[in-house]
Amino acid sequence: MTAQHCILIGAPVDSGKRRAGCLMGPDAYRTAGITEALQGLGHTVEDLGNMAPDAYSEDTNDGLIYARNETIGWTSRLAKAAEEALERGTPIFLGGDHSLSLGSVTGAANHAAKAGRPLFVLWLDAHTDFHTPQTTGSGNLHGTPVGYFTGRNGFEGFPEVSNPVPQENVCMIGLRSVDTQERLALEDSSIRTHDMRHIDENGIAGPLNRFLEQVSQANGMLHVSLDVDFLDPSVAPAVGTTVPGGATVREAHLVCEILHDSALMTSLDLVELNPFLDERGRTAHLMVDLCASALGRRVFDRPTRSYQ
Ligand code: NNH
Ligand code: MN
Ligand code: MN
Ligand code: MN
Repeated sequence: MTAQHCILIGAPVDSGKRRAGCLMGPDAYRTAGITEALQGLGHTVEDLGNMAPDAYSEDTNDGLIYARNETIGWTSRLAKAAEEALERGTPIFLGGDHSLSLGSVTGAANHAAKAGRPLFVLWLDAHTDFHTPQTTGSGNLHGTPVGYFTGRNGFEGFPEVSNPVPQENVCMIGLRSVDTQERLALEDSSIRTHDMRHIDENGIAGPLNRFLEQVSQANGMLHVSLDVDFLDPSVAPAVGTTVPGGATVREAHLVCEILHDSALMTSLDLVELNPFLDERGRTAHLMVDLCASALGRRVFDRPTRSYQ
């Protein structure tokens, strides 16, 4: 296994929805031993600590959209962080809610454009997060990152998306909660969507391997965005938006193990962990274990860990 330089970027973003708690995510991952897990695999780890958003004007929250300006501040800050970290290693964003991916993915796209390579995105989530500020019903911007980084209209006031990720380069796995406005826009797009029924009937490896083949053929960079609610809430309760019928522990590990074997992943988001809702740290530990699988931990070297 090739040793990597892992750059942990604490992104305590809590502006993407109204329920608070994701700001505790980065420290929960540290407490659950993310640095030690990655070092134990032979990687070097640099923890940049927790970022703060760029200066923003205070939000009034009198309209539908919640904490728009704060999210804009995070977007520009995290895009820079992604771009800088990709020069030196493998950035791992410790979220923070999923609105952090407005920044992490657009920053990765800017880096890929400079490197003359296409960027691909693997979206592991119960939700498609394909809204724009014009189509969202909830006003929660954690439901918009895919809309933003693929260059949809309706993000007035947000940093310009200089290098939108082509729809053909986006693959979503784990879907089971899609709003009507998102579904209509997705049906009109070339984004690859795999819902849980598809996984139930065909398994999770097939669609993933087909996507990775495409990334490899194109000599692409690959950003992976892992939302806690990709997992079934019975194994990952620490998330504000639980949706029953999610990925099992083994399905999620298999995705991460295949990702590692592909050697294609160049950046990673761990998002939506709300430690306030966790049970004895089990969700934080599971997310750290999945991150370790994506960076080379194998079934036969797993530390003994009880999730009970
Ligand atoms: N689609 C819903 C919304 O826009 C839910 C989004 N929530 C998420 N996304 N947790 O991953 O509000
Ligand atoms: Mn999400
Ligand atoms: Mn989700
Ligand atoms: Mn790897």
